[in-house]
Amino acid sequence: NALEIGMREGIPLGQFVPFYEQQIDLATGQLHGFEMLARWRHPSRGIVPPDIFIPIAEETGLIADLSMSVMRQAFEEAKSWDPSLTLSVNIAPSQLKDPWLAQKIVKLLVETGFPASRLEVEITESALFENLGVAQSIIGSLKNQGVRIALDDFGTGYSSLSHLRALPFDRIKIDRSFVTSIGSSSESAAIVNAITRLSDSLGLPVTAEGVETPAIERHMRELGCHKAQGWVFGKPMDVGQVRALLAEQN
Ligand code: G
Ligand code: G
Ligand code: MN
Ligand code: NA
Repeated sequence: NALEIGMREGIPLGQFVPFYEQQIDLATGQLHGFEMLARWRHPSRGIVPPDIFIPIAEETGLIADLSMSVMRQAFEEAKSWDPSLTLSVNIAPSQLKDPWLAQKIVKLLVETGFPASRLEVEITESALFENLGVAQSIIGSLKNQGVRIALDDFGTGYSSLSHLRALPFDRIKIDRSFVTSIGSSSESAAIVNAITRLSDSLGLPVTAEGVETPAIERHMRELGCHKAQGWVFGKPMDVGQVRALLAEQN
């Protein structure tokens, strides 16, 4: 198919680039770091979002090269940020089947000089469900190197609670479907409340995704949620916008 051919050609040409979404420390209001989100700068279609190309990349096996290409660019960029700032990257379910994934990421860290201690890898519950054994060993290897692991989209996957016990997560990210509807759905509010309390009992910090309004931001701060990201802080930015933002903060 045309998209697949375009992707095959576009990866080595550097058409897949990182965008960055701000992650804010809710207690201080300060920038804590960025989540990297891949975008395709297509020569004729413009910016193509990941929900179009990630599924194709997974089916065709292009995800490995694509992911390494955008991670390399992001590590090289993030190396020049203030050393207090972190970078989060998403790992697709099919990548968690690759027994060499941790070694590949560590190699990229060494080659780019970006410190493992500033990297967080986000893994969804559904990815774990598919390949728990390999996922466990990847997570173990990354943690040994000092990389932190976040459980992404929490609340939407399978058997979340047993994963929390079996795997050494450093953070839980509440899925944005609960957060965006916190003001309009009492069920969402109850779920967000329960996830925050559970994380607190487990001693795990929480990030809320999908914080779209000041009211949601306030609500999440009152619940004791640690970090937040979403449109109230800004849309995902390209590298130029990130540089401008960081220059302004200095
Ligand atoms: O940026 P946006 O909100 O459109 O992202 C849509 C989805 O694509 C999100 O679920 C996000 O986790 C995923 N995504 C974005 N960038 C990457 C990436 O580099 N690798 C993987 N595996 N998923 C990504
Ligand atoms: O799937 P994941 O949560 O990793 O990816 C985050 C996705 O959510 C990105 O595609 C990003 O563009 C999108 N996003 C970021 N902030 C908001 C928000 O406040 N509201 C909504 N609806 N989507 C958001
Ligand atoms: Mn994520
Ligand atoms: Na997410």
